[in-house]
Amino acid sequence: MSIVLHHHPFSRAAAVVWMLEELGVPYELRFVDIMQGGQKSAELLALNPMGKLPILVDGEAVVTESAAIGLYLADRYSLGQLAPLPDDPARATYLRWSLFAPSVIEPGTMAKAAHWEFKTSQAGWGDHASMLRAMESAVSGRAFLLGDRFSMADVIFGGTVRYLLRFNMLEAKPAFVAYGERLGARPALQRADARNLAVAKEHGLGM
Ligand SMILES: N[C@@H](CCC(=O)N[C@@H](CS)C(=O)NCC(=O)O)C(=O)O
Repeated sequence: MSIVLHHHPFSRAAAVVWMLEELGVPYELRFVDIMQGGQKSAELLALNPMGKLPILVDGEAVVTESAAIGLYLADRYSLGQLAPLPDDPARATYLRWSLFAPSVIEPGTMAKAAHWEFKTSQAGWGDHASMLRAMESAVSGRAFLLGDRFSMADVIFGGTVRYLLRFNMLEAKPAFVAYGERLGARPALQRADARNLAVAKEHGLGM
């Protein structure tokens, strides 16, 4: 088995398990005790100098940053299916929302929660109301970001939406709730949830 995911079930690595389950490729989970600082070990710092999870190792390839891991995996193992081909116009929408999650939604949500002061014209994530409008436009009137077609962008963007809804960090607008429920019905997400739960139980972690 060549794919190794350095993982903790209470980290963004949990969403990478969903990515891997969608692809149906074999993989191994290596538990990292983030509460004890395992992510700062010399071995893992050599893989990710940020000292953070997730870290995916696929043979000679090392990928960090959840969105990059999703894009890498889909290109590598599902090009033309979970990742639109480079000459498919759907690739534009696919990349757009995949990158919107870490570059706009994550900092935008943090900025609001922590009451950061900043000029919206200078911050790449802009203002919160515009962010919400953009997110709503992405998921309204269609099943998935690319229409009827599910893609890795839904794991990246949709995983963020589901996480924020779960922790009341995103207004539960009907479009977000319905989208989150459509994603929750996916067998791969249910398998991933079960696997993450099993790891949590194995390590005595409450979920
Ligand atoms: N931008 C990174 C964020 C990674 C991140 O913040 N990981 C957290 C867990 S979700 C972590 O490892 N925290 C432990 C630490 O910073 O020491 C990504 O999307 O993968």
